[in-house]
Amino acid sequence: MNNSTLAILKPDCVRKDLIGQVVTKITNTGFKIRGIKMIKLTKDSASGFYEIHKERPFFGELLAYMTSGPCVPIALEKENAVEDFRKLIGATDPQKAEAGTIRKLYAENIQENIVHGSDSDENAAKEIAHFFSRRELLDINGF
Ligand code: FUP
Repeated sequence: MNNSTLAILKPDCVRKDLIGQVVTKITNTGFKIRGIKMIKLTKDSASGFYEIHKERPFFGELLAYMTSGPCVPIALEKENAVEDFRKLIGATDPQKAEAGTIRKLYAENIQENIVHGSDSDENAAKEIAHFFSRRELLDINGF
């Protein structure tokens, strides 16, 4: 499957009232929303999600930031979703991100970088399942 990816509009995106602008950029690029919700991550949930980074020096700060306020996970569908979404958001460090990308436009720094995007089809499936049950993933025809 190469048509799904998970986005998270991170707490800085929500705090800066950028949900609408970022969602508009996403849908204008041809992504369809299959699931969307606003939640506040618990420490357990955030640490499960970022398990892969648990030995990294920034892990504690990353958890503190990701649990600092509500965020908006979005399950997205598009052909070539993972790669196209990562192109749309730009490099992890906004200073290195290309002009016109979401992180270049809106992000402060490498940690408060507005948005998450899955980095592989395998991780996309796992990450979507982290936030959405099958019943919560819809298309325009309903369940
Ligand atoms: P990305 O796939 O672009 O989200 O980036 P990574 O998976 O490498 O990193 C995940 C998150 O860890 C980033 F979004 C922010 C945080 N991070 C830091 O805070 N400092 C770093 O040096 C690298 C990543």
